[in-house]
Amino acid sequence: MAFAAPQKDRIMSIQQFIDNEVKSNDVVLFMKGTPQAPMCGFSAQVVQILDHVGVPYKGHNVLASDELREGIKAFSNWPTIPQLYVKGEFVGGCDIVREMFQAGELQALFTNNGIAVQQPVE
Ligand SMILES: N[C@@H](CCC(=O)N[C@@H](CS)C(=O)NCC(=O)O)C(=O)O
Repeated sequence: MAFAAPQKDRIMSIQQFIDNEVKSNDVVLFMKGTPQAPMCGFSAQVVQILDHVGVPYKGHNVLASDELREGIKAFSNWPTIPQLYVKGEFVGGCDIVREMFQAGELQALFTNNGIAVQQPVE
């Protein structure tokens, strides 16, 4: 019991950090590695799609923090990385992002939220 309170406080703080990040940045990608150097094929695919669409985004490397790696899974109630957030809303992981991109829905999600893309759907 002696350690229960500090651990709870730490969990709260990472949840608050994530909440603040996704609310204060239009597009956030929780990934393995960085946008410049992805460390996993799934994260690399999402980076490739976002770069192709041409939308600015903030990347968070979960490999740099186990607390963030587990915290984002709890925050989204989603078991894997990568995870994409747009305007504070969880969009999905690699499969969902890829399918939305192929259907033109990802680009529409950005433009409908007032986020400029360099590569709109024709
Ligand atoms: N089907 C998933 C693929 C992503 C995936 O399976 N990620 C795994 C391996 S990189 C993962 O995050 N496992 C939990 C972990 O590494 O903490 C998606 O659409 O995003």
